[in-house]
Amino acid sequence: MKIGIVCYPTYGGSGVVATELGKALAKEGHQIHFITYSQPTRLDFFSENLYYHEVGIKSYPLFQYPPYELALASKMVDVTEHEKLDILHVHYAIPHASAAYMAREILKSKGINIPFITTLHGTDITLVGKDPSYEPVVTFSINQSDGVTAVSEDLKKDTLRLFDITQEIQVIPNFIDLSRFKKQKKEHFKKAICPNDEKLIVHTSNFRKVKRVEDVIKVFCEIRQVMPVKLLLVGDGPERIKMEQLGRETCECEDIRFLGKLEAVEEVLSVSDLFLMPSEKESFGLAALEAMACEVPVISSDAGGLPELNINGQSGYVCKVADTKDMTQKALHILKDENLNHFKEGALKRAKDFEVSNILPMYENMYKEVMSNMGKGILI
Ligand code: GMT
Repeated sequence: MKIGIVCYPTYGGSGVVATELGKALAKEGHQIHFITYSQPTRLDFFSENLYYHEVGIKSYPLFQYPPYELALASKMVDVTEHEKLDILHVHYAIPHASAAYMAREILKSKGINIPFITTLHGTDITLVGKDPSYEPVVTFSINQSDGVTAVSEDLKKDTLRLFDITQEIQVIPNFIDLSRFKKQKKEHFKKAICPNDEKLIVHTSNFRKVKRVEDVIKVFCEIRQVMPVKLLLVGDGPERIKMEQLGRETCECEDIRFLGKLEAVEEVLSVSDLFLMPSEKESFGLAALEAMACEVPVISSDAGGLPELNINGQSGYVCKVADTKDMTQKALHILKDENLNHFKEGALKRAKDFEVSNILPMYENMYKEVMSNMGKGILI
């Protein structure tokens, strides 16, 4: 199949899932055309089946807000016509689903029929999408999609609760490539960070308010009262400066390190003993899955789809949002030498359920179904 993938090309979870999906589909022999405003961060190698088309935005003094959605729709029309795409798959509803709707209708007027699938990732529904400034367009473009997927049962439930949805939503969870995300031998790195055999706690995120990074710091400082630990914070975002300040105020700042955005996050995960994800909203929790694949147990909140991923007592523990006392108790339990290996094994076992080879066929089947509903033949 020739598939056009539209996503945010940045470090966010939806862009990572879209890019990894495109890479995995290309390995299966599909031709993948990424249509984005800059090179997706995870699109870091050459393959004969991978193409990248940049959306250029013409600026004009009249435009206080450059019309990105129009430029994107025009690019989708152009790439579909010239590359003879079979299907478009857009990730994150805003503004990708409405741009895809526009592109599909323009192409129809030219005698080209192409279906589009919308994958809902989380904040496009739970935070931004439900805002009255976007809601009518989000509802319309979800209902106009030829196929809709959500990354967890919880996100599907929220979508049906918050919007007037007439379209079927299929749950297809996030996935992981276990050949990349696996525990690597990095003892020298562990020794450098934890010279006195301290346990290593890690958090990775985009440092937005919904991630509740302040709870990561609170829990870490509580654990540190009881046992020697270090904390690594990976990623960057609007809350980072505030969190650096909080770290200094709350406990020894030399035990907390902010690493910024990292390409090879699996190297840090490989030496970590515990991953903290206390989010207020989290439709799936891809970062936690990446940690689990590297044999790192997870303490998460019970927000969104996290209880569907993190199995209480097996891959870690699930606590109520903001219950930092419970998170601390559970963390101390996991970090005991006699318990740690049990949870590390449990984390890996759970991650294996989301191996890319289990999830990829779900998307491929959906493409086939949507195309045959439109009367299009299947080409591979
Ligand atoms: O806030 C983020 O983590 C980024 C955000 C995105 O849309 O780029 O991630 C969402 O999509 C990921 C991939 O499907 C999910 O694993 C994350 O849980 C989800 N984030 C939230 O719901 C807050």
